[in-house]
Amino acid sequence: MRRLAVVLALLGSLVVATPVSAEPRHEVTYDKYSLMVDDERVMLWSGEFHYFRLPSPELWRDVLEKIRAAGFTGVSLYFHWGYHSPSPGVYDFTGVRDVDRLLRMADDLGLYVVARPGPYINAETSGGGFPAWLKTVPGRARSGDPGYKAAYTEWLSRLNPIIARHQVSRGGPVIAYNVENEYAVNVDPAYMQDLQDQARAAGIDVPIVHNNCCHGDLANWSSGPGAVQIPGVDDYPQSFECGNPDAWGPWGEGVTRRLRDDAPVYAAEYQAGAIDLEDAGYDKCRDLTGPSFMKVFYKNNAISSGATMFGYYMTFGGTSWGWLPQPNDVYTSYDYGSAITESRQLTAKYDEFKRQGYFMTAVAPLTKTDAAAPPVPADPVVLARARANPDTGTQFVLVRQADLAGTADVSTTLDWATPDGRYRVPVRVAGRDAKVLVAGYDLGGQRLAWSSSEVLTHVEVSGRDVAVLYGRDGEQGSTVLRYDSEPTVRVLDGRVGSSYEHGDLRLDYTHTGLARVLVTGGGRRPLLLMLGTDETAADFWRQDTAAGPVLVRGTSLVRSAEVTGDRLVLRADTDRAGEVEVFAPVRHLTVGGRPVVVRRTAGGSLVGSLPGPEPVRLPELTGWQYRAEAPGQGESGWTAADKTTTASPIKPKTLPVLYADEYGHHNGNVWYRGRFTATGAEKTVTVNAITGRRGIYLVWLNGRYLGSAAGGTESDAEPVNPDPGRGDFAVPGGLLADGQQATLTVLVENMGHNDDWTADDVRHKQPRGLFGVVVEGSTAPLSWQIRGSRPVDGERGPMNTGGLYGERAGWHLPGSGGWRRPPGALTPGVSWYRTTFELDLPRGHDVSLGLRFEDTTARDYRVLIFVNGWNMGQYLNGAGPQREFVLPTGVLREHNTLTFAVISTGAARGDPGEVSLMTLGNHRTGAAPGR
Ligand code: IPT
Repeated sequence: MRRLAVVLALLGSLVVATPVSAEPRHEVTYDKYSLMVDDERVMLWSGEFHYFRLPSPELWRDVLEKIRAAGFTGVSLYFHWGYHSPSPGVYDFTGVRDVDRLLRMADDLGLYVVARPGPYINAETSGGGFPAWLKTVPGRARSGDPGYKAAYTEWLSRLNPIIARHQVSRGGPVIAYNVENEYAVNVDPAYMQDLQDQARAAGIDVPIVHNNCCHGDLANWSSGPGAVQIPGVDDYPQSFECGNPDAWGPWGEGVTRRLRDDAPVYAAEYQAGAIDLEDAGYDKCRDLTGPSFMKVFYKNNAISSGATMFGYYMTFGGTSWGWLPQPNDVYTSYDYGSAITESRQLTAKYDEFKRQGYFMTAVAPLTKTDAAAPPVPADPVVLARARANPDTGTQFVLVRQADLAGTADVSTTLDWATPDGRYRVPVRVAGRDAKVLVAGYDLGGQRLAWSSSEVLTHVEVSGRDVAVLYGRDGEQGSTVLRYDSEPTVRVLDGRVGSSYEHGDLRLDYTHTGLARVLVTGGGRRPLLLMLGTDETAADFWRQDTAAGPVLVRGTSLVRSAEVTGDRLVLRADTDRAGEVEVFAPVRHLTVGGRPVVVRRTAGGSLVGSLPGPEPVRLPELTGWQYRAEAPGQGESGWTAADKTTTASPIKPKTLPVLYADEYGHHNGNVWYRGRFTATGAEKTVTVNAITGRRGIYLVWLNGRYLGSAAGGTESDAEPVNPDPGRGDFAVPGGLLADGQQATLTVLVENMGHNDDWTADDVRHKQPRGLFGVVVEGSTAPLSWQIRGSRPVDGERGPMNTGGLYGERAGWHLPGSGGWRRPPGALTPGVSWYRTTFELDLPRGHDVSLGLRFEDTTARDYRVLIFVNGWNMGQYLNGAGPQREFVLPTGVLREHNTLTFAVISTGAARGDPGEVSLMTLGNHRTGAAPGR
């Protein structure tokens, strides 16, 4: 297969797909310009989505529909090994882990998929996607070591067949297969090759890609052993310092490099948000990576690099629910400041994606361009770069400020040799703005000579072209269209000047609101040209139907459109009452199953109005009940912790090895109990525990609370910290008596596992749990037992629960008994609280809810939030920025049980602070997502 591929590559265009089944199938090929499906070029404009961060398959469809509606042609999907595998040999692909269903959905919605199965994915998730049991496997992870190879072979042997049957070549959506992830340091080419060989052996025949992390000399897999067909590049020019949202490209210009001459340029991960490294809150991350950044960096990248494959990371970030977070970089929310918020709301960034995505995918000549000589701006403050399609001659000119961070508002002219002649084109470039202008473009049945406005999109409706151009509110714009003879120009709306000379129809206007011009005659079919602003352009939705693409203006989201006879049937949402206008070959309109009264406009569209949503009423959370979890409560489930060796390169301070993973406990809290014979002379108990950032542990001696300490964190510093997470606890006088048995009880939180970005095991195999215990003043041996999670929850999966007694006993599940009135005070240790509530939400609405914690006191407690048994995150009172938690529909039902496991490190008056439900979004939604 590989040899054949190499031979064909020499022929210029590489055939990689062999049809294998009876399904409708297509051939995926590529050349230096783009991917092609059945010889048709593809603009792979994709957004990253993590199914594992949304434990509600019905909502996968919601998010994928939103991604599709913004003009994306694809999604980039990581697959999370640890999410599917609680222990070696055990894999689950059902329910919220049903990736076959996910791929079917993508296919239904007409989205291509870049499948990214790792085995390592990074992604700020526990272990970078590795199952924690891998920490106990000898052999360096991300290398060809046999232990690791056996482990990942197991994962790929389960996942590859699923991906394979959903390839484009078999009639499915998967158009590319991403091996490894930013595999840049400590690399092993044989391993990289084996991943590809395994994929090929499993029937993966689409192009294999990789995402290179960094500019510079690190491995990028463009040549040599282990090379992939399409090497891509990850770019995060804005960094992750959300505390400074005015930053502008601290990590460079972010232009995706060409890594191979025979493959398209691939922006594998392009920054579309940020992790919140500074605890600034994700709204700041959204500002850092907002529309201005998107305009300048995305357009600059597209035109400078000529990339035709893009993966915007993240488009919807979601929730690191349960024990999914990798604790050193993130907390529960993985909102990421994305275009679609964690609560699935569309933001100003979504609008910008729509403006750019509609353009990138509507103007086909963009899929094949070479760098071209740019027109020269009269004012050097403005910089122009150009590309041209070698077949059509269509030109794409980027205009931005020469100083990328420049803030001047500059008006100048371009001396532009377009395919239709030489023109002086007026342009205006505000600070931190950029435009892609088009010249020499066959826009439907029209000839666009050039425009200083940007193209949003265009469709053909009943034999006429309908096009939308836009520019910043208040900016001047000009558009020149070519005609055989003078056409008739009717300005239907707004102020637009027109003149005709030598075949050029020139329109001049100021962008404001939405102007409409109807052009007829002139030897071409009619054109309805709409000239909008950033805002009014974003009101448009484009949807494909069997009768061709249609445009809709208004609503908060158009999910799908169908033309049946002379009726357009929309599935659309509204977040307020307002107008809806459709540009489609129909006379009637149905939205959300209801006919809408419409009138026809002078421009030929239909206009009607739609109701907004009904108000949402939420119940108060009252009637709390309580259960206490005593330290080390319960006699069953303990096992001896007596190992003396570990596969981890990090060896313990004292023996036995007390690492939780060594005993099969990979998530959440772990109880330990150490017994020894006392002398009465014990002075201090010194404990070392490793938890990951923000983790804690609590210590009791003979049932007496000694205190708590912060657990150790990441271990990639050299030398590795020999004394991590240390706490020294004084033994109270008189507590221990000579010859009597003493019991040390310790609760250690595991906040999640480190990633393995460095591929060196030191970071990834850093243990969790107790690292060393010394009782000063005693020489008696300690005999240890451990009790942790039981991965028995088939529905919610292995990462939902840890080893609290209440979790093992099912207190977090609806319907458990034994609850009583709360005592009115928090005691150190674990307390459980529970209440129930009913939701009576308006029918036919998509309401997104969250849970908000009000406590502002410095009381030191943390809360594991269980909603109907699902662990929806951890609230840290007085630490970390997150106090609102998104609760997805699906996890939320009509009747709900809300349960808190509260871990308090000190005595405090009162229950945990006030908690309430909140509405994060309310849309009347056209129709149930269906299927
Ligand atoms: C790159 C990873 O590939 C991705 O998984 C995720 O971690 C992302 O960035 C950050 O959110 S890591 C790169 C920035 C060095």
